Amino acid sequence: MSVNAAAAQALDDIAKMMDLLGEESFKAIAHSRASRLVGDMGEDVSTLDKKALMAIPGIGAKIADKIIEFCTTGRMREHEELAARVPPGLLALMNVPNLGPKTLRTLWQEGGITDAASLEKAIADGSILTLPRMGAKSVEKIRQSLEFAKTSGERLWLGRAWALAAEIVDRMRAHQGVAKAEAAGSLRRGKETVGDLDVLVCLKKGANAAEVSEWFRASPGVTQVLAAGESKSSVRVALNHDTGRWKLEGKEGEAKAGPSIQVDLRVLPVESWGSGLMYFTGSKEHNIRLRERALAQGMTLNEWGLFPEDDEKTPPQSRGVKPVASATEEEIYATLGLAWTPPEAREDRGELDHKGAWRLVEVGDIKAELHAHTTASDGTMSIEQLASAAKARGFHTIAVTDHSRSSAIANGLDEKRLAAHVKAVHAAKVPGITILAGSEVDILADGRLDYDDEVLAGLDVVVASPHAALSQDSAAATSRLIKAISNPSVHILGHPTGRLLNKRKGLEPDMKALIEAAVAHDVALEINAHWMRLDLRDVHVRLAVEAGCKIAINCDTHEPRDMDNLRFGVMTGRRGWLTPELCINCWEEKKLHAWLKKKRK
Ligand code: DGT
Ligand code: CA
Ligand code: CA
Ligand code: ZN
Repeated sequence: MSVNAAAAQALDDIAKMMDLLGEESFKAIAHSRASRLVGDMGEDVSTLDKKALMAIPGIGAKIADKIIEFCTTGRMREHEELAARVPPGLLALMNVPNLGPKTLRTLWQEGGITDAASLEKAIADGSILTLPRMGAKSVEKIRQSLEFAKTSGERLWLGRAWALAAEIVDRMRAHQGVAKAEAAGSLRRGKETVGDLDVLVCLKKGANAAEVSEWFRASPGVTQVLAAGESKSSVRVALNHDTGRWKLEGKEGEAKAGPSIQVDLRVLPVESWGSGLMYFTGSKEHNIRLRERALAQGMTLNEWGLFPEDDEKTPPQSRGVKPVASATEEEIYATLGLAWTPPEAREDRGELDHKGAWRLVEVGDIKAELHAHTTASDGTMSIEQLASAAKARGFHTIAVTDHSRSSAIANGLDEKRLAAHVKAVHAAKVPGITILAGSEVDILADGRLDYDDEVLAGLDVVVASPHAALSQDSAAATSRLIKAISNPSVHILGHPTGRLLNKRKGLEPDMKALIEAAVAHDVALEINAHWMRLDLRDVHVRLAVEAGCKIAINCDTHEPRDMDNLRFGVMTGRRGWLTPELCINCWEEKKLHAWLKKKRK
């Protein structure tokens, strides 16, 4: 399905080149919207005709033509025309953090800078300082960003970023001048990887912004201060290389998590808490939509608040204009005629058209873990320890699903060991929780399962997952996974693509076909909550939810701390607009067990 990715890339390039050329911003915005829509599509975009493309909100006739041109010829004429005008090295510089199109345009048109090498040279010989708006401070920032881009191309896993964000937020809340502090940005939206952390702090009345900013810059682990303003700061914080259970798997490229991540701080007065949080949470695209909506209603929205629109050039907050709303997100959304939108849904994927209040799945709704390993295969806990840990989370059910025989490195069970293990699981008792005996059975490369049908039919829960042959082509992957779904004993398709974020792409099945099969066979698709997996991914969850497909959120528990990953699985579900009704882990005990047993008649 890489035609989707290629078409999305071409559209995104067009948007960026338009920005670099200083063309009207609505054109660039439209192309970057279309790029995201195509990149997130569940089906092969080349199977859609012009009518089907134009039926997608956000894709108009002109862009539909460009997509069709790309699918039929492998080219986009407009892309080539723009590429003839914009140096390729300049386009590449758009990926460097803190380098926006305006700055790059100046560097290019006034200073003849066309790529990273000429930019470095202009910095080294000082000639950059003769260009407009290029002071020593801003040049030093550019130099550091370039340096960073060279050593680290990768975004950080949500799970790794989460722990650091929690530490920093705790530290900020401990300062006596701080009324409220929260991590915003892509982290708050639960995006699977984050580019940098964004922390918002609001001050108590009379507190000193400079002092609070200084406290932030003195956080433990800070290796570099990139910006040190009174109310805006940026630092770089060192990270360790803990990549969980995948530490030793280097085959498909070592994970480059570090050595550091940028953290941005913004300090605002407490009256602007709601508007500041909204601005800083983003996404940028969601913010653009909100501002469009505000303008249509005669208001303007920024991080200081929602203000009545007037013709003045100076921003309203500096003129003492009183905002219509600013203190809470709820009142700002309400003033715009909208329900409070969960951060995970703020991606400009139609959320402003959502009718009524949102009720997405929450961590507190989860009452069962249906994919967990013990010492019988590659887990660290006994059956009782696992069940007690699940009980402590308030779960009513835990399923023991150790690996099947083909997963030799994970000490998978052959049929004889499995039979003994099932007995042990059924004999184990922890008061207040039901322990189910199951298996995480391998889906072999051709779609057959790793145990005979009679063996599978004797298990309480069957999670079927792909572990090997993860680079097979899309068509083979689709029929392989559909074959597994069609097995009457299978309840859950575990980590459907087998991807590892920043490490391997995994399978790329036709998601629409997969979801259709799952609905037809009443199989739940798993969101594996480990932050290295988050598989299904958000946009595919959304497709599944729209099709009424059941979803499981499982921690794939191997050791006690894995259960803390639940929040990442839940956030991924929320990014796909998952409700508790469709998530089998949220069901009450009777309903869940009845559904599991239905496949055993
Ligand atoms: P990331 O860091 O790449 O994972 O993604 P974000 O969404 O955290 O992006 P970031 O850190 O550049 O900015 C944080 C938020 O600040 C962003 O989600 C929305 C807001 N923001 C930043 N730049 C702009 C902008 O140019 N326009 C608008 N409307 N909002 C912006
Ligand atoms: Ca960010
Ligand atoms: Ca940022
Ligand atoms: Zn697995």
